[in-house]
Amino acid sequence: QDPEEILIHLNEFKELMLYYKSAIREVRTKLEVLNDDISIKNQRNPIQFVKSRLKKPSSIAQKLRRRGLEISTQSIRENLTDVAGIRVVCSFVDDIYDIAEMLELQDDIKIIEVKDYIKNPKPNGYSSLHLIVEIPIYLSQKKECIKLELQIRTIAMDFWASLEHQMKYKKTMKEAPEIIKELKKCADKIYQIDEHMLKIRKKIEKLDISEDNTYF
Ligand code: 0O2
Repeated sequence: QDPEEILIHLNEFKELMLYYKSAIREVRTKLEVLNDDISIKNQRNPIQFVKSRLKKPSSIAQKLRRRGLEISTQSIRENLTDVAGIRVVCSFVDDIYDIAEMLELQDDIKIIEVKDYIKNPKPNGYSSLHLIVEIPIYLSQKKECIKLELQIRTIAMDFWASLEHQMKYKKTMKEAPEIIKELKKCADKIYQIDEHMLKIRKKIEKLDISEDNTYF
C-alpha cells in the first residue's frame, strides 16, 4: 500500500477513536449527574462505580476479520457497536432498570438495542442489562452520532462476570463441564442474593417511613 494512503487511514482511525473516547466521556458525565441527583433524593448511591474501555485496535481488526468484514473506519462504524464500552455497576437490581430508563428519557440519547440478560440470563449464568446507545458528540466543525455499548449490572453480577471472564482464559478450564455447572450454580445463588438484598432494602425503607411518621 502507498505510504501516503496508510497515513490517511491511520489519521482516519485516530479521529474515529477520538469520537469514541468523547462519547465515553459524555455518557460518564451523564451517569455521574444521575448518580448525584438520585443520591440526594434517595440518600443512597444507585451506582457503585463505572468502568469504561476502548476496544484495542487488534481486537477491532480480529472481530471484523472473524465476521468476514472489511477492515476500515467505515466498516468499524457500520458494523461494530462495542468499540466504546461502559460498564455501570449498581447496588441493586431495580437501580439497573432505573438508570436505563433515565438514560432512555434523555433527549440526546437514542437506544438502538436492548439485551436483557437479567430477565433472560445466558445459559452459562451470565447476567447483565446491555444497551446499545447512540449519542451526538459536538466537534469543532461538526456533530457526529456515535454508538456505544453500556453494560449495567449489580455488584454481585459483576463479581461473577469478572471472575468467569478471568477463568475463561485459562485453557484447561475452558470446556470442563463440571466447572461450567459450578459457575452456573454460583450465578443462580447470586441471582437469589440480589433478590434477597433488594427485599431487605425495601423492608428498611418501609421502617424508615414509619419511623418518620412518628414525628408527625
Ligand atoms: P470484552 O473483553 O468484555 O469486550 P458480540 O460482542 O456482538 O460479538 P454478542 O454475544 O452479541 O457478541 O454480544 P453481547 O451478548 O452483548 O456480549 C458482549 C459482551 O458482554 C462481552 O464482550 C462481555 O463483556 C460480556 N459478556 C457476554 N457474555 C458473557 C459471558 O458469558 N461472560 C462474561 N464474563 N462476559 C460476557 P466481549 O467482546 O466478549 O469481551
